[in-house]
This record gives sequence, C-alpha cells and structure tokens, in this order.
Amino acid sequence: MLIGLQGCGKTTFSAKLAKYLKNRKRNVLLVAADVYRPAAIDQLKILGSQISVPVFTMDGSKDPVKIASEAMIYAKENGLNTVIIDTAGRLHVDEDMMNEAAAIKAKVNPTETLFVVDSMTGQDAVNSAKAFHEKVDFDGVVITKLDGDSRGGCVLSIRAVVDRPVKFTSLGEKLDSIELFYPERMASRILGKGDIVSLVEKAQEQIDEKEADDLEKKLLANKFDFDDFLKQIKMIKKMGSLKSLLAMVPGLGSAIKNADIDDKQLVKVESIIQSMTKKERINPKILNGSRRKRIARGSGNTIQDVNRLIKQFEEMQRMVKMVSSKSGKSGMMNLKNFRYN
Ligand SMILES: Nc1nc2c(ncn2[C@@H]2O[C@H](COP(=O)(O)OP(=O)(O)OP(=O)(O)O)[C@@H](O)[C@H]2O)c(=O)[nH]1
Ligand SMILES: [Mg+2]
Repeated sequence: MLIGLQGCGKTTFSAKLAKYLKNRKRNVLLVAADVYRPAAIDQLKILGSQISVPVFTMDGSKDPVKIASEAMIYAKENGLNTVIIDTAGRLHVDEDMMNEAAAIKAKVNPTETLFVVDSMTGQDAVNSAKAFHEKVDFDGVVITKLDGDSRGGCVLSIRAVVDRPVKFTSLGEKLDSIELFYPERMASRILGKGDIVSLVEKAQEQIDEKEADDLEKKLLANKFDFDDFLKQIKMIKKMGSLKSLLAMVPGLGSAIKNADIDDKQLVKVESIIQSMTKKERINPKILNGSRRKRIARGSGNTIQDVNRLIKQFEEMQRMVKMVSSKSGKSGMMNLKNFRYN
C-alpha cells in the first residue's frame, strides 16, 4: 500500500513498482483506491495498460476500504500474488486522509506500507513523514522526483525522524525510472559527487552487450560509420535524458545544474543521418556539397548543421584512430569489464 501527500508521485510510483515486480516474475494487481480526484482512476488504468498490468476498480464505489478489500479477494481468485494499492493524497496533512489510510491498512493488513515523498518539498517532506508515521505508521519510504534539482537532503532528516528505511527512489516520469535505494549513492549525490554506479547500472540494463561489443570492434577497426553512430545514439536515448546522465558523472552534477542541455540535439543528429542514403552512411567521404544540401533539406536542418555533424564525425574518427593505435583494446573504457560489485 502506498500513502503520501497529493502529487508526491504515488500513482506514478505504483505503476513503476508494478513494472519492477512484474519483471521479477510477480503477478501484479494495481488497485485504484483514490475515489476523490475524478481522473485518478483513469490515470492508473492508463499506466496499467502501458505495462500490461491489470487495474482493479469499482465503478461507482466511493469507499476505498471496500475497494481495497474486494481487490484482495479478486487477486486471490485470479492467481495474482502481488497487490499494489494506490491511495488518495491530500494537499496537506489532514485528519480524513490519515483515518482513511489507517482504515485501509487495518482492513487489508498490507505486507508493506510505503510512504511516498517528493524530494523537492524540503522540510515539508519531513513534517508529512512524521505525521504519517504517527497516524498510519509505515514500513518504508520512497523518495520521488530525484531527477529534479533537489539533492535529496530530506532523506537524512526523514530517516532520523521516523527511523524507517528508504526502499526505493524514483527518478523521472518514465515507468522504468525506479531504483532500489543505495545509501552510498545517495550520500554521493547529497555531497554532489555524482553517481557513477547508477550510470553504469543504467548502461548495463539498457545497452545490449553484443551490440556494444560489435560497435566497439568497429570503432577500433576504424570501420565505424554513420549507421553505427545512429545505433549508438539510440542506445544513449534509451538510458534517459542527457542531463540526467551527465549529472551522474562525478564532478559534473553541480557544474551542469543550471546548464541547458538540449536533447533535441540528438533528435537533430538522428534526423540528419536518417536523411543520408545507405551509401553515404557507410562512406561519409562521398558527402560533397550537393549531397549535403539535399540532406539538409530532407531533414529540415541547415547546411551548417549537416557540416557540423560531418566534421564532428570525422574528428571522432581521428581521435579513435589515435587512441586505438596507442593503447589498443585494453586501454579503452570497456563497459563490459567495468564491474562494481
Ligand atoms: N520528474 C518527475 N516527475 C514525477 C516523478 N514521479 C511522479 N512525477 C510527476 O508528478 C506528478 C504527480 O504524480 P502522481 O503520481 O499523479 O502523484 P500522486 O501522489 O498520485 O498524486 P495524487 O493522486 O493527486 O495524490 C505527475 O505529473 C507525475 O508525472 C518523478 O520521479 N520525477
Ligand atoms: Mg494518485
């Protein structure tokens, strides 16, 4: 069961958790126990359909306790072994909300009650944690919106005030932006040291090892072409926004905090490469003036954009040539051999 103030990210997190557990072979049921906000049930239904997880609703019922208990029966009857109850939030800590959460908890006796809190809310996060702890009690904490500017210092205070472990962090609106909580990483983040471990983990999760290996071989053999470049961009895009990736690099986090890093650049590069013919992608040397003009027009970019990309590509090739002739394969950063545990 998930509890927390309005807008802290309960509904989003319930879908993330559902996906996380589904990937770990659980049969999950999501329960829409928020009967106050008209769109709340639809919101959960939509999220559920995105991850192919059933969502339990009771049209017309205004009784969250009943919905939750009926959902438990439904889950048992349908072989669903994990039930996630998404409850309603309120703008501020209030008596009704607490009583309702406590009533659902008393009725269905959840294995775990998780308190969800928005990392951006600072001291308020601590106050609401305290209130929920006293009135409802919970087993663990979920910190959301860590993709934002906040370093998440509230984690320290919450932990000190309520003495409950932080279990998960939530780092974005995408449904796979969920991580188990690792204290060392949070400590580094609070200290502004970046989070290279999460970065590597992300890479390991999202990047196809074989494909990465192939690309590396091609790169070292100096056979890396625009098609490969495109593949690489797609891999990077799968890992999240550029800013969120860069923020994990030690030392860069605070430096780029206010920088405007535009993911549209990647889209631009993609569109330029996609406007090249197969032959041009494999052999960029043939890209003469008229071809470049055609590509610019075809991709809706300026000729300068196209020139810049080709120049960058050539520079990259030159650099790779230098590095690979100096140090060979062993000297290159190889994600596959980069293990942290
Ligand atoms: N950037 C970012 N946005 C998030 C994250 N989690 C949730 N959100 C956004 O925050 C807003 C509120 O999220 P919800 O999941 O609806 O919050 P809730 O706690 O269910 O809110 P109520 O049902 O009104 O109590 C939505 O726009 C989400 O997309 C996160 O980790 N990062
Ligand atoms: Mg909600």
